[in-house]
Amino acid sequence: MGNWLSTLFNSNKTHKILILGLDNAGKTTILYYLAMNEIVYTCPTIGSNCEELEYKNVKFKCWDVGGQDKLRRTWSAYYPETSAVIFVVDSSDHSRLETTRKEIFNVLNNKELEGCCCLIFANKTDKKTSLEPKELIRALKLNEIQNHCWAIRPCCALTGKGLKEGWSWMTNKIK
Ligand SMILES: Nc1nc2c(ncn2[C@@H]2O[C@H](COP(=O)(O)OP(=O)(O)O)[C@@H](O)[C@H]2O)c(=O)[nH]1
Ligand SMILES: [Mg+2]
Repeated sequence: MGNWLSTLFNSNKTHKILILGLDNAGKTTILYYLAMNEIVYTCPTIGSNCEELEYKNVKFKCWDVGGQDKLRRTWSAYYPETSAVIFVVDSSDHSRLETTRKEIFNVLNNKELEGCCCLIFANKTDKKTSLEPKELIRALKLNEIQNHCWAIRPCCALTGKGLKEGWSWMTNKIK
C-alpha cells in the first residue's frame, strides 16, 4: 500500500538534475540537444540555463551551471533537492583531466548531494584524440567514488549519439 501510494505520488514529481563540468565541456550543447533535439551553437554560460524535460514519463528540471573557474564556486548554491548530477567531461581535453578529477570529487563529497546518482558524460567522442571511458575511469580515478551510484557513458553532443543511453541509465536510477 505504502509503495503503491508513493509510486502514484512520485509520478508527478519533477526531478532536479544538475549538469556540471568545466567550461567548454559541452554542458549547454547537451542541454539544448536534449530539450530541442537539435544543435544550438552556444557561447560560454554566465550564470545558468534551465530547461524542463520529460523522458519515459518522468519530469526533469535541468540546471546547466557555468563552469569557468570563478563560477564553479557558485555550484553549491544549486545542490539542495538534487536527484542526480550529470558531470560532462571533454574527453579530448587531456590537459585538464586533473582539474576535472578534483571538481568531480569536490562535488560528490558534498553532504547536500548525499545519495544522488552521478552520470558522467564522456563528451566529444567525435574528436580523434578523445579518451575512451575506460581510460577516463583510470585518469579520473572514478573507482574511488564512494556512496554514489555512478556510470560513465560516451557521447557526442553535436550528433546526439549516446545522450539517450546515458539519460536512460539516470532515469532508471532515480525512478
Ligand atoms: N567536436 C565537438 N564539439 C563539441 C561537442 N559538444 C560541444 N562541442 C563544442 O564545444 C564548445 C563548448 O560547448 P558548450 O556547450 O558551450 O560548453 P559548456 O561551457 O560546457 O556549456 C562549443 O563550441 C560546442 O559546439 C562534441 O560532442 N564534439
Ligand atoms: Mg555553457
